[in-house]
Amino acid sequence: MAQTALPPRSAFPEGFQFGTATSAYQIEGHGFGGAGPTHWDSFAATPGNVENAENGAVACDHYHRWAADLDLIAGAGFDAYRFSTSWARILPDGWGTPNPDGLAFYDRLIDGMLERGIRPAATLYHWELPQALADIGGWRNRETPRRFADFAELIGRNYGDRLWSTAPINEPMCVAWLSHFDGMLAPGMRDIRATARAVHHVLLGHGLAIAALRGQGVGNLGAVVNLEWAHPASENPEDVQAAARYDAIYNRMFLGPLFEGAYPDLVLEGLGLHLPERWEDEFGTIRAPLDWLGLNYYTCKRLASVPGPWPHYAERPGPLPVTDMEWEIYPDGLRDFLIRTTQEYSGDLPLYVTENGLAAGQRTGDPSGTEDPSRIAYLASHLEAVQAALAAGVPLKGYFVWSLLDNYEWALGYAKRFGLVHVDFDTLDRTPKASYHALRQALRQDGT
Ligand code: IFM
Repeated sequence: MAQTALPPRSAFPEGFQFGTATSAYQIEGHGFGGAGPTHWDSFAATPGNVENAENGAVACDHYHRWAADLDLIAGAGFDAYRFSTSWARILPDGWGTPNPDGLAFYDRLIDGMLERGIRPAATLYHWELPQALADIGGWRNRETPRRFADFAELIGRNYGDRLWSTAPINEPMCVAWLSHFDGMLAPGMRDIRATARAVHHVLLGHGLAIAALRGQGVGNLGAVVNLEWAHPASENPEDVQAAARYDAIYNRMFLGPLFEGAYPDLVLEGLGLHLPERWEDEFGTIRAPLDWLGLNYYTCKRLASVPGPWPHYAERPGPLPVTDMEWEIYPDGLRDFLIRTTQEYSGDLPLYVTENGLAAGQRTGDPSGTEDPSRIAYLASHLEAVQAALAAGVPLKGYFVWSLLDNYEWALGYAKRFGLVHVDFDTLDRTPKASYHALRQALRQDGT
């Protein structure tokens, strides 16, 4: 594949933020530093849930190698680093007495970013629920959003004055739907009632956490949703309706409550019966004003109508080239989501692309794993989509690459490589890939 150049920083508006993103359980090494057990540990320990039954106990050992990892971020010329705080590392039981080593780890990490001129962009929850909360029903139990707000308050008190931006929950869709309806992520449930409760409680947890953070004087607060463009598998009206239903569930189920104080009708037709009591009264909390909105974008889906229970759709393969995740590469979806979200939900609110990237490397035959022309081409095409959205007037303020390092891709274990930096999972050595060097060349203005 021919090497594609990435657009230089000067091709974006003044002050546009470039960053890279990771999450705690995917890189830190959850077995280190006195972190408490999480539902991802139990999910991974259950046969059949995760490829090779791999877990995050060691991951990339970022817990010990954080300083070298921050050097890599600074070396590439990134402005910001989107990381997440592990709830169970800080509160091993989910509530109660904090783990001093956990608190100290994020002190070191945040100070390390500031020392290197990197803006700390925190996410409070990126999926590893403390086991003690999973034991009382996790996000199905409305106690969990209350405990989450307490955790948010603790984060605000300890780190709030040093954080550049903060978002409570990464990808509510994955936390609620893929985990309770599709069973793909911990806790691996397939239950419509559990799903409805998790959806609503995740939203409530978001709103309560925003209030708790504001109460601690923390500013620049946002929400991060993940979106997939939904194409009908054919022009058949039933497939068109299947795509609309997928769009409502996947893309609008959280944006609707956050910006309009309502679930889409196509969501209520399935989940309405199962929502917790008095759900309509809680949009005041859920709609807490935000300072920015983050969109995570990777791919599109093709939906066909199928018989059987709601939501009556199934995914079909599409014609576009796919990544190692079998996800079609569809940069137009990023442009169109940025425009649509601005027009239909967020108006003038600053937007960020908080995740974008691809899994590549399983198929190249490059033994070092560092030649990744498909990643450079993917980033180039999606940065072009970003530029098109900017030209259309979208108030887009930044773009974060997923991910800094090859890491734990949840139920797919360590086989899917999303990193700009290759990780050898035997030695844990890091080697920047060609995409890292291409980004460095595009971002650094000092000619080095
Ligand atoms: O690795 C995940 C991340 O945890 C959440 N967003 C999507 C990424 C790639 O699947």
